[in-house]
Amino acid sequence: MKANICELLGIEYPLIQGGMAWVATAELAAGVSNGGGLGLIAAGNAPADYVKEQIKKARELTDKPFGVNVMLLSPFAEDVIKMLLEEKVDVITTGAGNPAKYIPAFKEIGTKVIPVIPSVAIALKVQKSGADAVVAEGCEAGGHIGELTTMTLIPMISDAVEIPVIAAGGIADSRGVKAAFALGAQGVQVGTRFICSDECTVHQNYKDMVVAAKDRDAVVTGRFTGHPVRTLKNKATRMMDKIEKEGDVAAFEKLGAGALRAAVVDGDTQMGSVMAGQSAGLVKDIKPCAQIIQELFEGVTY
Ligand code: TUI
Repeated sequence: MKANICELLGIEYPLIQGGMAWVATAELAAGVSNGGGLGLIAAGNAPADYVKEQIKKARELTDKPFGVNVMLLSPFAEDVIKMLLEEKVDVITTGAGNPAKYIPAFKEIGTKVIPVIPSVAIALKVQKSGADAVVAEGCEAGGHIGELTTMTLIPMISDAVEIPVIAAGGIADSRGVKAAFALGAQGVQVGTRFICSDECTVHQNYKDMVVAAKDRDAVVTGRFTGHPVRTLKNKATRMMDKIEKEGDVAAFEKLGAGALRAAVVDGDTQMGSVMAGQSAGLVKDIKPCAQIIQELFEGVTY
């Protein structure tokens, strides 16, 4: 028997929010935590001071546990980790790398560490390093993705590790939650669905584009750079496809610089990077986090 996610994290529903850079602010984290899941603040590429302010704000908005997602490719990742050790947050999740070297220090202060991982090999590595659970993220997810689908990744990782497995990628309604449990997961991570919540502070244009998205609108660019990213199709992704054919990495990176901020803050949904998962095609409305969570778990036994 694997450990129970709700007991491990002190939450009501076995759900954690995706750590979406720029999107996952204190307001969204508090909204999800107040709704009974585990909300997360995304550190993304932000400096430690910004993340510290967000933690302070989230502590004012909720008295429930919440966490911070650390993007390990960030130039500020080391600073952010140092700050998190001082702030003693309840939980950290990590993305885009292996957090093994930081795990002992977090264990010492009781912070739970849950790496987001895309393969069995990395799941085994982080388990050995003392991770409390893993988020196994299929390539249906938004943002930076691995190769395997949620349908295949979850049962393979469930068989391979002793720690609890949280399924991510493509889950946006109660059918997805039920499927995740059927595949062997102990919990779910949901990102895209929460973009379209009342508490999410992204520009209205971003929310509207997710609501309008159809089945094939969440596309992958940048496979040739080794860092494929899933976003909603727009003018920028069409330009990126052209640049990819020409193999011009420098031009590709120039187009991507600052593009997530442009979409989230300025509402530039044509030249910005509108990161979202394939489940955008399932998202039809904008509502409070608590209601989204209740609907995700309607008729689910876990
Ligand atoms: O990290 C994510 N999603 C992200 S990060 C991000 S910001 C970014 N943008 C462009 C390029 C790179 C980052 C936007 N979305 N999801 C979790 C995730 N982690 N997916 C894949 C991985 C991963 C990859 C390699 C985890 C561990 C890993 O380990 C390699 C190693 O060091 O063994």
